[in-house]
Amino acid sequence: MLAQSLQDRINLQINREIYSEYLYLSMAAYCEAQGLSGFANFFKIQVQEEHFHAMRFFDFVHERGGRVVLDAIAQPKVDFNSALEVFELSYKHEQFITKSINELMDLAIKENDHATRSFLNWFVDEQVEEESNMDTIINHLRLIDGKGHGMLMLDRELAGRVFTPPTI
Ligand code: OFO
Repeated sequence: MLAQSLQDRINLQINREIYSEYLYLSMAAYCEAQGLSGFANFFKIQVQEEHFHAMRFFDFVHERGGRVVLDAIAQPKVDFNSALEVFELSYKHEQFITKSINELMDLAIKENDHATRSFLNWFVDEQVEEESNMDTIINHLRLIDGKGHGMLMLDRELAGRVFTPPTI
């Protein structure tokens, strides 16, 4: 059985993961509107990843005999100045999510809940990849510096991203 404090905190995390899903969908919409369908594909795949994260928490709460309580999802930002800004904000957002997962881990340690700690280890590792993905693309975008040819090449590369459900 989950402690009430952990259940409440995981419910908050579910909200944050679904917000991430919504934010990246908004970024995908912006990229589509800019004619960058490969960039949009990158974010549509990210949407699926975030949904997967949210559902892992959702299922975990039930497996532990808890109750999922859903809250409202805030409206994400809809307008951006450039693809670079989109990725800089994504990177910032992933740093926020990493901090959120770490706080959740701190609470699981405080509650001496070994099952939750073990479950959260996957997310701790996953956040390293989440931050690194965004950071790599930011570096590429800075090198390209908005030049048409480079943008088209990166757009083509990002068009190839596919969603592979992680094996846990
Ligand atoms: Fe769920 O990791 Fe991104 O936000």
